[in-house]
Amino acid sequence: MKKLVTLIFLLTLLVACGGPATEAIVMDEPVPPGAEGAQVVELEFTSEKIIPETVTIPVNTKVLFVIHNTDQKLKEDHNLVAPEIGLKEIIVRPGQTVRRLWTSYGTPGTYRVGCTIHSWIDMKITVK
Ligand SMILES: [Cu+2]
Repeated sequence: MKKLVTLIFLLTLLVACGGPATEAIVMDEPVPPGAEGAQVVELEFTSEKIIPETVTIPVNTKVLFVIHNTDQKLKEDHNLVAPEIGLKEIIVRPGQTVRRLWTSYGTPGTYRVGCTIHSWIDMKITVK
């Protein structure tokens, strides 16, 4: 009986979470295809900030973000989001390093790039 209850509980959990994850989390993502010639921008999430605080990128430039989550205090996911410059959410799990491509575009200016999970954690990207 106890096993059945456990089984039902696990099945409920599975359904509630939308089934098994389709993608396993890669803790140290490889360089994605198409990264040749990209400007490498290395960022680090801590529990207080993103290092470095500012990065300057020419407009229409392919960028390879290498983002580390070294936060030892909160030990939570962080994300990098900047809708104004077409940077869709990049989630970085605790201890994870992600490598993602993005091409800068739009109006030159300085934009806030931040974590939507922790409002105090951000940086600025200047597109020029
Ligand atoms: Cu965060």
